[in-house]
Amino acid sequence: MEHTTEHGSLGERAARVLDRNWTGTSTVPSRTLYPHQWSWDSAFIAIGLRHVAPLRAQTELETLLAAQWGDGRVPHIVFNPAVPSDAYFPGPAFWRSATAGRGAGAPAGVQTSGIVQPPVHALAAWLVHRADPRLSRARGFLSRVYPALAAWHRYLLHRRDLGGGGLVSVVHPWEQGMDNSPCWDAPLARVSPAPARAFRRRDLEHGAAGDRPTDLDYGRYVRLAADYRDGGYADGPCGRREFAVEDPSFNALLAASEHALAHIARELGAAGTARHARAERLTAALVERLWDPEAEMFFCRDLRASDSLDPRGPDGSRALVTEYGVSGLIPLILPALPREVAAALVRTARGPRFGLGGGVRLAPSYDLRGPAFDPHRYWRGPAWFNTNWLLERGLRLHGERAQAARLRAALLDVAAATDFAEYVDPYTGEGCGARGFGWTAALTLDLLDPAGPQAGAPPRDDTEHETEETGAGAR
Ligand code: 2M8
Repeated sequence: MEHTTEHGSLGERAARVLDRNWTGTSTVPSRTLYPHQWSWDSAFIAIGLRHVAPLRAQTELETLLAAQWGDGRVPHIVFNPAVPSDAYFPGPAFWRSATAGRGAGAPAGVQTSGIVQPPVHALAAWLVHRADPRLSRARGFLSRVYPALAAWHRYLLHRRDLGGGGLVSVVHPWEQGMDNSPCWDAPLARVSPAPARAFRRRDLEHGAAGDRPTDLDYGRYVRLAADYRDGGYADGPCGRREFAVEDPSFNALLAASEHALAHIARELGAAGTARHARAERLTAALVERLWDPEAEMFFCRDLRASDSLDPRGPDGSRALVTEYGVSGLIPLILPALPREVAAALVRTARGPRFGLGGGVRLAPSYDLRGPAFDPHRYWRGPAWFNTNWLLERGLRLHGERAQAARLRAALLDVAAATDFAEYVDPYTGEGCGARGFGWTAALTLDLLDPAGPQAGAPPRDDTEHETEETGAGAR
């Protein structure tokens, strides 16, 4: 499809979205629905910004990391004090980071949430560095962000391994980023919702109620977040938590970011070997704990369901939530994934549940055949650009070039046709949610990058490219 219109080329249009969403120190996902800085949005946004404004890409990550807590966590939202405090719920008055989070080392000078989001940041920092190494070295970008990124990973690996099996747990669906996924239905069902009168949703003022989470689910999100806050955001043992889930995508992104941290360490003159080894251990733990060879899929592990107090019993295998969310395909980004696992995942991605072999424009967020599938409701079926961008990388990494090229072309077409929608109907590509959405525009720029391997032509030197970007050489 021809992407140039009277509004300019697709790249120019995408860059304009990022200009409009830029606040001076970071980029909002959406001026209406999400008027603050979100953690994993910023990582994806930096990955796109590096092609048009490398300094802004560096600043984006530095601003986020400046709000890091003393215990190492990187908060999922950094609130902009210039935005009215009730513009988004739950806002700063709900999280009360500076007081409730004091024990965990929340910064005094900036208000944040107290939960986290997927650790895409080290991967983003490495890609941002590589886009303009001269600027990066002149500003000491990597030496500034490296200690913060290392502390962030340390927090996750040491404080959030609630299951004791070497994987990180999320304690709230918002932490994993695919908020309303049917994968959370069972683990959320045991959470008693906060009463509807206790809070006022702001998301329904900008998004269609039929697309957004239900009031009941929202009440549960609020309850979980309020309980965490009231416990001082302390990360105690799993037994005290109502919600603790090991998620494939979150852990795969951590492993990919560990590979990136290894490259950063090497660039700074240190050895990266231990970090590559840790990334490989994470990959092995993912396969051991979350891979189901019969289903050919990674599933979430609900730690509370393996609790003997749970009516579903103590059998650990039953703790796997056998819902096919797109999260279970994301480990495809990992270079050290066993070959047979990668091949099986590609089959699942191309099969009837995700339709990449034919039938959909983009991979849905949830099983096309699943009982809870809804092409428009938040993370219960629609296609998102960040997950599809990750799949495109994963397919390319594992040699599925033609499939990756088709997905790339579809992503560009759909982004162009929907004015960079937040998410789309996977079958028709119809745009939903916010328009002018940050990561949609940013990842469009990344896919368009004429110097990158996505441009259609074979990569300059694939082995070296993959080794540098993702650590594929470690296999
Ligand atoms: C959505 O999440 C927020 C809560 O963090 C919300 O629903 O209000 C998700 O799509 C999440 O992945 C994303 O980071 C955030 C901002 O784009 O919006």
